[in-house]
Amino acid sequence: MAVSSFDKRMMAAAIRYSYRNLGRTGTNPSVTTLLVRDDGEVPVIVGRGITAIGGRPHAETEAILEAGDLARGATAYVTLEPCAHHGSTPPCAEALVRDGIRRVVAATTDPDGRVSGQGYKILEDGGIEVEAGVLASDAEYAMAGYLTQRELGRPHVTLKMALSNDGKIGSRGSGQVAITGPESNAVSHVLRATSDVIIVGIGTVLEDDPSLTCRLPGMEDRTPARLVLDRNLRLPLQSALVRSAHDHPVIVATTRLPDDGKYQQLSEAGCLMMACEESDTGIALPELLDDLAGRGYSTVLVEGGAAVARAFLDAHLVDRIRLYVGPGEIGKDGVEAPVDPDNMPSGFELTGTEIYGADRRFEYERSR
Ligand code: AOF
Ligand code: ZN
Repeated sequence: MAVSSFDKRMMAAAIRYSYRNLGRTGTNPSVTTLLVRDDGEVPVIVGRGITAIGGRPHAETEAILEAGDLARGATAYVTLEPCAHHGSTPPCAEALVRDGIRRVVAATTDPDGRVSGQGYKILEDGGIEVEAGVLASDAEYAMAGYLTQRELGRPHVTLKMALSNDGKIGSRGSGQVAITGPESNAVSHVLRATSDVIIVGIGTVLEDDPSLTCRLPGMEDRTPARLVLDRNLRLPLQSALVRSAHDHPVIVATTRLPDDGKYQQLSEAGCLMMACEESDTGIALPELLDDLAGRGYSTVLVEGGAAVARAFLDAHLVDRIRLYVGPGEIGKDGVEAPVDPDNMPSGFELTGTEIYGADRRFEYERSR
């Protein structure tokens, strides 16, 4: 049976649903399974599963649990190839066979060496019809953290910046300046909620005293870890970040050693201290990302300021760029943005534009 427009609609719904646990499944991707029965009248979703918070159980078994006996004969829409390995849970591909799923429509193949292709093989050997690659690029977009981690061995990095209409990211010495409106700000908070860790430079912290929390009503608990690049430990103990270190993790990336008095004070205030290597321009970023990968972080959001953005770009460590351009101008006292829509570094392609209130958003992806 060929892939129908209904199959694509169901897959699009599955991918949308997978965003619900993005940033909450550790090193596991947030995957969705929808089980759909068509007994001749109208198709009905009889089971929905999403990778559980923390990464287990997997999506397939959650969906089967919800569907119960109705799983038999259903079509499973899965955003990732069902697993084939005995890990913390038995193979999902075997569960789909055992519970009588008739057909599996999948988006992306799992690059995990224990699965890749083996999941599909178990399904086919078990008599299930398999359609792979349906809306694959949409699922890959959602799962970019997991895929980058598997393919490049480092977290996926998104650079987010708000620019005035004259290409400035702030005004020197005047703290936080409102550049974008409430709609863009809400969308930026969703980005925070779905990331594992936010990175800012110490300059931004000293200038703006940001809290970097997710402040969407009902989603406050989805604040990611907040990391400050702070070679010389200038982070004030009274900063909003340090004061909230017991509520949401604050990581201080530094080249200073534990015998430093400030190191001890920050640690006692609840910050997680991260020993870093030094490069010519500051903290060595490839090693920092390696370390974050080792701690199970798959998605990094770089929020500022200009020097940090430039350092990530120069090191070719940015995968996705989101620029929000507000309608106002800052003028000659403004801090020049390292990139703007008319001046993008090579190797990035525009993948989408959106309008949020009076602002425009541009999104770019590193060409593969
Ligand atoms: C699925 N469904 O919902 C997810 C999958 O440590 P484990 O045993 O949980 O295995 C982790 C691997 O499982 C991960 O690398 C990826 O290959 C797969 N994730 N597979 O069938 C799911 N999240
Ligand atoms: Zn599985």
